[in-house]
Amino acid sequence: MFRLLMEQMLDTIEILLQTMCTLHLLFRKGGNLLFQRHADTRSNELGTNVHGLFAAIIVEEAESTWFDPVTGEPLESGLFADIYHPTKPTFMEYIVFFHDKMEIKDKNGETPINPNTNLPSSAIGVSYRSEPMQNRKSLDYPTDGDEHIVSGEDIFMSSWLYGDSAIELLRPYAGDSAKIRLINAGIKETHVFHLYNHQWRLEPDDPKSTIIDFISISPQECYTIDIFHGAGSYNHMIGDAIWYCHLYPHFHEGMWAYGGYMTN
Ligand SMILES: [Cu+2]
Repeated sequence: MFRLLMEQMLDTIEILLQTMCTLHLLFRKGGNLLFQRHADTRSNELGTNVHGLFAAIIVEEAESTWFDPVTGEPLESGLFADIYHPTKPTFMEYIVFFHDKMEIKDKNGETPINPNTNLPSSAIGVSYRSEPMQNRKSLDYPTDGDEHIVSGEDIFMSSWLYGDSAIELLRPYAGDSAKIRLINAGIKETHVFHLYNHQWRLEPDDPKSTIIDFISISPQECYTIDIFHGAGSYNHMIGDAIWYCHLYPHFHEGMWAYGGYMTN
């Protein structure tokens, strides 16, 4: 039984397509529903998908309510929410959209060439943002002949040196229940989501389901990642745990961020 009439639903989708935001609605059974503009399904720059215009309806359990994790105020839409239910555990929710690869140009209007592959460089987005590694590698930092000083991933992924990833960060406290709604909004490429130091079941509601710590997600697929033992996992790790697309060219082209875990 839906809490929304179909006319209201269509109005809501129209508004979402205009604003490209996300929204939490209330249905009898939970789920993640992706929708997008499919005017031109070509997967290159001539198509419509790579330029965006997609969103999702995240369907929560009946009687759920949701609030802004920072202000505590009631919330209508957004990537982050605290989800409350009268009889079930509260959890933090984080929505992640994966994009397809986008062409990029340098300041001269030319397509830059990746020096490692000799192929055209590109960028891949996560929720309309991207953090390509070339933005974090200093071009004039003295290497003293040791390239690793500026190219090692332990350096150029450092928030201390280069700031946080442009992709919005999950910021729970250690032990907080957390679910990631993972959505591949692209139409061309499969991605591999991997979150360090955490595990979850492939089927969140099946206690016999396989335990995993990464998942391949094809175009148009959606998954719920219900993290075991909450943020920080069983050992209540504090600090930063990286997550990214495990296809390394994608990782390099911007698909990564941190889940930041703090003490209570
Ligand atoms: Cu990928």
